[in-house]
Amino acid sequence: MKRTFIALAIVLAGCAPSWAHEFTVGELMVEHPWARPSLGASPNGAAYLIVKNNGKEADRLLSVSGDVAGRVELHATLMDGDVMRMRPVKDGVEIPPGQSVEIVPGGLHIMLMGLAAPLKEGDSFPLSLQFERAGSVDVSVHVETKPEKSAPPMREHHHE
Ligand SMILES: [Cu+2]
Repeated sequence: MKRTFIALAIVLAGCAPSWAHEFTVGELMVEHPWARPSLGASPNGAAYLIVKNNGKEADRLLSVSGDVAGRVELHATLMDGDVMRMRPVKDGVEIPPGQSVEIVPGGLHIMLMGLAAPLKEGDSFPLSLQFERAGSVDVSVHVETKPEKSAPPMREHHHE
């Protein structure tokens, strides 16, 4: 916890105004990690963020970890007829050079399975992202209700 805090302070002091909520590792920039507040007693949640690759070579988000939940997995959302299903992303998510990959509602998400405690608006929690080339970076995830114009409403979905 303390280590994450120090790392965050260094990142903020080094390159970004405090409101920006960005984290850099190597040539990658992780923008605005956030998660929705828990609905009732739901044991699961999802986190979202954008990864921008300012480098000249592709990188890959291999995995995400954290104490916020019993299990943290990268998931993809797929439509199976009318039913939204999700499945773990096995080989990680490629971040092409010069491009951004959006992990946003309705598509890729960071699944938080078995939350240690419900996520409350205004809270934040640490997650550690592991990249193939850039290495790992700790980010702080804000819990907030974010109006997403393009996102479909959250629906019940099923694990395979
Ligand atoms: Cu999921």
